[in-house]
Amino acid sequence: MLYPQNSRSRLSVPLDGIWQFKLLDAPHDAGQPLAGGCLMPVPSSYNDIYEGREMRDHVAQVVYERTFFLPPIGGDRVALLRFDSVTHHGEVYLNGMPLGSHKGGFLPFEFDVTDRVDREQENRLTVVVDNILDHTTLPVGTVEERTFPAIGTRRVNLPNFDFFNYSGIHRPVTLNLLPRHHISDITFDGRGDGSFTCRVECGGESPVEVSIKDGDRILWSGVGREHHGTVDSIIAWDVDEPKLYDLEVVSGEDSYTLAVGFRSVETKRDGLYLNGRRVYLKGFGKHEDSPVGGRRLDQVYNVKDLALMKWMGANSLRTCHYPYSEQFLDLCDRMGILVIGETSAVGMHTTFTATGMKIDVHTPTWQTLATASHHRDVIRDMIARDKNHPCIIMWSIANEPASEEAGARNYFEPLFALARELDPHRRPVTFATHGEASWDTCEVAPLCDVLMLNRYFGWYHEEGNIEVGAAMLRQELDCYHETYPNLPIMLGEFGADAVAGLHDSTPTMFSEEFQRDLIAAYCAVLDAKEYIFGEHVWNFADFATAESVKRVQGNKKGVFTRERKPKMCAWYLKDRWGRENNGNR
Ligand code: GCB
Repeated sequence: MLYPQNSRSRLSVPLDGIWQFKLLDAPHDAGQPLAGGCLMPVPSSYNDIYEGREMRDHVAQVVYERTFFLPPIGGDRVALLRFDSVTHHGEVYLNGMPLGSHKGGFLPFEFDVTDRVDREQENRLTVVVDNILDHTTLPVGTVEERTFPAIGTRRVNLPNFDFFNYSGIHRPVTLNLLPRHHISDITFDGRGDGSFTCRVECGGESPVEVSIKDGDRILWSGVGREHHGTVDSIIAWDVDEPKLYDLEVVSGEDSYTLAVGFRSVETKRDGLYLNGRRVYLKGFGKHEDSPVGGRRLDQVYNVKDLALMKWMGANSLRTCHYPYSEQFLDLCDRMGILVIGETSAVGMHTTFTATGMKIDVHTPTWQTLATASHHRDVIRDMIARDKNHPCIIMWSIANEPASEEAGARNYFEPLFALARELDPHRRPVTFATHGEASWDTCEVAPLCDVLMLNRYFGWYHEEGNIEVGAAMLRQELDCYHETYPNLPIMLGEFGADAVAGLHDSTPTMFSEEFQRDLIAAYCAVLDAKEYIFGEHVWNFADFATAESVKRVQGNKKGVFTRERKPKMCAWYLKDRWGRENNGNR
């Protein structure tokens, strides 16, 4: 699905702004204009906008509504209504009539409203959003009936993951007017040597003209829907010089320009290669998370975060634990940051919860979850959306599933195959393993192109003991390497909570010194291992989570605070990553 753009043939009308909003405790009748409620900014999470638990902790449906006029432009056009993300389930109505629904909170969907939109009168757009997560959704949650003394039975929804279940219309909504016969998709795969393949999907019979341009200079052009070619003397896209070219496609009345890069990604026994050069990943696991707006698209935070990463000498990140906005990936393309694109498959275990919340019923994960078909949809839609981004170097198809439980391999094997089949560049496919899945128990590791381990020795295991934690890490890595000598390994997560401003001369847990020392001890272990190809610290910044005794107003493993102020370990990492030759061992 191509991102909307304005061009000489296309008009993209933003429907962002202030919408009418209401929490629902009964099914909504979209036949009537929404009465009552309050004003809500779009895009935004609704949770932190008004005070009180009713809004912050609301579990179930809410409704958003606004009106719009169809812009008076002529021609034979289709009107597509696009939602970049509605978290987690959206049901859309136009003038009281249902348009359809979408499951999954982090990927776009659209409806053709050409024959539904009123051309003369104001149109009423209604979106019913549901944030319930259960054993069929990604992320996974648990819905339970619980009885509380003197209160009675309540339905509770426990997130099975360690980030706040921010909800609402999180990314832009647009009305897009395109020529009836339009370019509907482009698949471009440019390699570091200048060779490329390009496929265009387009309505109508008009010839499809494709050109690759650098500014005004045409470097290559051809006519047709399928192309294989080579552009001489290109500059390969890289972290230090993220060179982009314009791929211009013209067909009949329509035209679309896509920013593309040429770069090759491959893995070998000793690591990850970008354009034939070994690259060591230095960076972070992140979240889309900022004060007030929650998980909304926030380009101020996005640019700031990438600028901070560049300032530190980081070169990469993982989109934990869901596909990030397209605008964010565009920034990574333009600023030269390597991205591991992750699906929203997080919380895939039924025997424990990420924040230590109680689960009453323990059943084997792979006999309990019913996520497989949705997981396939998420992989398909994520790769369809993100395949053209040069910044994406790898796919992570899940975070910390119960890969040590019987049935994990059967569940994941078709999903790995699907990701490989769909990606035109055949980027490496992996997933993040948790500490319970070790070299001798993990059923999914053999399916991976590279291994990505999340480890918290010295924090969740052997709490407070950095020396033992580092020793445990060393052993775990060596055992994994002996078991899988052909698969390079990276640490996908490691770190410790530090409450900014908490200090100690003998570093103890939660102090800034402890966080720095634990990270430094892990780095020393990594430096001694040739087969390690990357280190992603958890987390870039402090972020909101569900409440639990383990969380002091959120997860404090950020190297930066939630307001993006550096903690002590930021200076350690800046020094480490900024050093000449570090990271290109
Ligand atoms: C993990 C999870 C991440 C958590 C982190 C933590 O393993 O992947 O979502 O936030 O640990 O801090 O506990």
